[in-house]
Amino acid sequence: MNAPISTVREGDVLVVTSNNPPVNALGAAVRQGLDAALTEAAGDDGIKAVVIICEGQTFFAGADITEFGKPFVEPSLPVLVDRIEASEKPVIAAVHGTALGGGCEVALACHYRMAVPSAKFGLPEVKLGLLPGAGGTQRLPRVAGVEVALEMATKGDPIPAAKAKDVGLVDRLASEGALRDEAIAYAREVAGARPLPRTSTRDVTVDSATFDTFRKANAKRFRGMDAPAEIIDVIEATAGKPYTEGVQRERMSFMKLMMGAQSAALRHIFFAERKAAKIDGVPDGTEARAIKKVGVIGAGTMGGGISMNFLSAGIPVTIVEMQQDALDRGTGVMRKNYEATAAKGRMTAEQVEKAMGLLNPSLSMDDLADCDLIIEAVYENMDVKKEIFGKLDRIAKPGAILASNTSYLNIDEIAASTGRPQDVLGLHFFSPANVMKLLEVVRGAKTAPDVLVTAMTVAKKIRKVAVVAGVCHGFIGNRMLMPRQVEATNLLLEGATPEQIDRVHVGFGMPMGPFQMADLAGVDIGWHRDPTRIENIRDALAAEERWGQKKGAGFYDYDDKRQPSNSPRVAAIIEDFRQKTGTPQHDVTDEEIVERTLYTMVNEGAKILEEGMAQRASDIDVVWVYGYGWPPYRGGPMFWADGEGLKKIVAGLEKHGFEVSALLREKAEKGEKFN
Ligand code: 3H9
Repeated sequence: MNAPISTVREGDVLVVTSNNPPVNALGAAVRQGLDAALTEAAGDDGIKAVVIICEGQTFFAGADITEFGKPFVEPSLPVLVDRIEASEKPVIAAVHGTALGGGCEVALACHYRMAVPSAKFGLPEVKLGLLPGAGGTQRLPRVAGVEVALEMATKGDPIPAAKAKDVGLVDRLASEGALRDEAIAYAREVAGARPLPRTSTRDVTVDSATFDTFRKANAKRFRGMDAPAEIIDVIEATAGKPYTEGVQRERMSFMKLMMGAQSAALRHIFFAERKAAKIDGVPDGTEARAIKKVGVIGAGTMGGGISMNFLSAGIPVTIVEMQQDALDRGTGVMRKNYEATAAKGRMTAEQVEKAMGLLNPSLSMDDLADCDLIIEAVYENMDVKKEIFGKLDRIAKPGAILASNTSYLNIDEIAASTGRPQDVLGLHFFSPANVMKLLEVVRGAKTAPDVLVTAMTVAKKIRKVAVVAGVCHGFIGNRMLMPRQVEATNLLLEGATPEQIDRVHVGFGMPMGPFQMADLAGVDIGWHRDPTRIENIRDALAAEERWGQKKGAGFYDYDDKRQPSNSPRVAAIIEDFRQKTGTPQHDVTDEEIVERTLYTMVNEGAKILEEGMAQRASDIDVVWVYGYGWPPYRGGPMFWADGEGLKKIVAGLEKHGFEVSALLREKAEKGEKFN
């Protein structure tokens, strides 16, 4: 293998180039190469300045995450960045792509930083449950101030080059496409500058109130997470102290987080997300079909949200409804959503117009004839869907991909209503479809490999995390939700309250509990609409129009500001059902709630794996983290189960009389894990 770092003399400037695809991660060979280049520059009197630049899609995107937890190879990144800064000759970082994590820390250690306008800078370590461990907590506050450092290091979102220049992180912008030449010219310009600007020697101005204000403002966002709290503590404790003292503290905290369970879970999710894009049984080199135009059937909440994904990615959409007023309402909502995003400053008015300009509203399915991908997003009714797919079969051009956004229904049955089942699959978006990251790609028995590859490619284009699921009721996510809902309701009958169950789930790290979720989504969803037919607690609530937040009453009562309180009426309804069903009651403990609502999900996940409905356990974790708010720092249900111990999960399930998945039992007996 070629060495990833090469050097070349351009007159009196040494250009150090990294070529370590795909993202120029700072693995051992890269660090060693950079170290050798510094030695070369120091030892050659003819060299007056050094440029560090990367080939390929990006500047260093961070430390090499695959090295974490493995035996350590010299030089470490913290040592290397200090060596860069200590160079007696000016070092210029020439940045394109994404300078992330360790990559941003390398740039911070250089004496001068130049970037093209499309470049981005960020400290995403927090998303891996870590903190910037190569001087980032020390150099960024010195360069950009404590506020910017807190924001970037605790939230992990990158900032564009222009903003980086405003805050002092970039010294000069380069022209797109001319970075290397302009960086060399810059290096010549500063070759004689002394003293060299060394970030670590700069002072940090601190206002002690900043930290508590920041903690309070972000308390909800950081709930349950170790890394953001540690980052704030480190910056607070070291601001105003000498750099050498600061990095010692940084190192200690980095190691502490690295050994912790949360970082292990978050690193698992990082790789799980990327693994999910790989499809079993698809021949290598299978090419995606070109998707230049998309059709969406149904302009309701789902159809509108789905369309927005494509419009935002610059792909034209024809959206079809049956009636003009429904079509107008749907497109109106889309425009309103875009305008709300613009009002928050996350889009320009121009971008809103550009996206809406790509939308072609229509009342005729015939207008879908030129679409490469058509997604049906009408209500859940098999007969209706079959009729639509039958029509599509006559209208769509050959090779067009026909997708259903169904959340439960059998894709093979839908596909059978066409003469081209190889072109049919499920694309299950999650509401709100323009926001939620997850996309379940449902693989029918006859779905062609290139159709699957196209779905994964398109998903990446519209910035979704896609997971392949097999055809079964509810696919991966909703199928696992079912035992949870059933048990949550059974627990109500046996003596628990909605607030106790919700409290346990929120305490676990979910954004909300099952009953809070029911009230938000609508208690009447999926209800048979017959108020005289009351077979369960949900029917009873729905019959009284306790449909959730939208009605001011559901499993909870709501005031004008939608603040919930416990409902005596709901307590009475539950009591009534207890008596009617003669359900014996007992003291339900929080532990029992975990066993019956979360262990049962793991059990269902194991059955899904057993039946081959998910390709791998980590795919199930991705579904739950990106589609249902499972706390990422717990790594998804299957990863969490591994940590709990599968023997304990089996014992918990057996204690409550559940039928244990054969795969789960086998793994528990052999002492194996899912991941
Ligand atoms: C850090 O820096 C700690 C320091 O502060 C202190 C150290 C002491 N390492 O995402 P993609 C792989 S922590 C190893 O699909 P994109 C990835 O697995 C690090 N591998 O591409 C995938 O492999 P495969 C802080 C990495 O174009 C392939 O590259 N940095 C790393 O959509 C393509 O990835 C981060 O957290 C890595 N650091 O997006 C940045 N990064 O093809 C993490 C990627 O086998 N990375 N790979 O599946 C990213 O956010 C995105 O990859 C990036 C490109 C935006 C760069």
